[in-house]
Amino acid sequence: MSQKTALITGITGQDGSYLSELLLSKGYHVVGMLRRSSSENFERIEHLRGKVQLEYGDLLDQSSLVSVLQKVQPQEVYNLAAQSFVPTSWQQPVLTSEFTAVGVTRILEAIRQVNPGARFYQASSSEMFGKVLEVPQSEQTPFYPRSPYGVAKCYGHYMTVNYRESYNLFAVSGILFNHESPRRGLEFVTRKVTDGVARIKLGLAKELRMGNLQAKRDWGFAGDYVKAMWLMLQQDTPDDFVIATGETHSVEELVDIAFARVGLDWRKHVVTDPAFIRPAEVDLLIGDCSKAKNVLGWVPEVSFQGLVEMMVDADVERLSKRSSAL
Ligand code: NAP
Ligand code: G4F
Repeated sequence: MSQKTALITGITGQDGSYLSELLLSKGYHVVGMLRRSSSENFERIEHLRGKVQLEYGDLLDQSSLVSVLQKVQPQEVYNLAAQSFVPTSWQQPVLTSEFTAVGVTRILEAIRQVNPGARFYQASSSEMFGKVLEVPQSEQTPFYPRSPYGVAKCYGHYMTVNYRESYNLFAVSGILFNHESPRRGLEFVTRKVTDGVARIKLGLAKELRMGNLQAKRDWGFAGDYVKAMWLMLQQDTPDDFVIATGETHSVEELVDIAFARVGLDWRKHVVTDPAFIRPAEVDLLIGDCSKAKNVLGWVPEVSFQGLVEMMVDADVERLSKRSSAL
């Protein structure tokens, strides 16, 4: 069989880097779309240089999407690009909507015009469940988004379903719950905690300023979750799936495990700071991924404790190397 080509928007992000590795291991020709920046932002894909093709394009620019699709002619398109940090979506609601909501229509429209045979994956989010109407949340649970980001993701989700039903595109929406890794952005709570713990352990900081410690999330490992994205595009018929671990933990539990990993008591270092409290909170997320287990044969492999410890260890190692190089 001839080599398949996959186009990944958001290749410089956490999921883009893990998905690239997965697709390369399966023999794909991987093309990553990235936006122009005055300085390179290739940290997460540095090790993949020379193995992936990079093309400039921006979710804000329709013609750039059409050009990339015409040039690359992918069989699979993974739309991972987005403004993905929830607090920023209150500060920049219009820009978040342009990227995270309308950007989905731009790419779907480009696919419809240029290569309607391509299979399309949309990175939807458990943030769409927001103020949850059901516990646990499944594909049948109604949405109640609590942030401009969550609202934008609902738009992208429904646009994906609409293009599937209107134009018969193979377009699927993966409703992924929080997934983390040592490559997670430093502003997200898991990485903020593991980086903070490493700094305190190494004497580079004394305290960690946090927001709501009672919020609960269903956290998994990003390396597991990109496998589900790929599986969704290998099915006979396009469909939407919840991807989650089925466990929920509070931010306080996260903090406790992370500090304990380096032999510290979090109560001596964590300070609650109202600056990190959100205008509207998502209090509890826990996913029911039975459909993914039954249809895709997907199961998460990394436990919550294993994930937090992996991230703490990686941050301690990274910061130790940096300190010893000074
Ligand atoms: P991430 O690390 O924040 O990566 C986002 C990517 O989008 C980056 O490569 C970024 O490029 C790119 N991007 C942003 N605006 C763009 C634009 N206008 N044009 C082109 N590229 C643009 O996010 P992630 O954690 O990998 O998540 C991947 C996707 O899954 C996102 O859509 C996110 O909303 C969604 N999601 C994530 C989770 C999770 O827990 N991680 C859960 C559910 C859904 P730069 O490097 O140039 O900034
Ligand atoms: O790590 P977070 O910023 O992730 P959040 O808001 O759940 O969103 C992430 O997961 C979504 C999937 O559900 C993705 F769609 C989205 O792109 C992103 O990847 O915050 C998690 C929880 C929140 O309840 C927040 O209030 O942690 C709480 N929290 C407490 N203190 C904090 C902090 N969050 C951050 N970022 N920083 C804090 O100091």
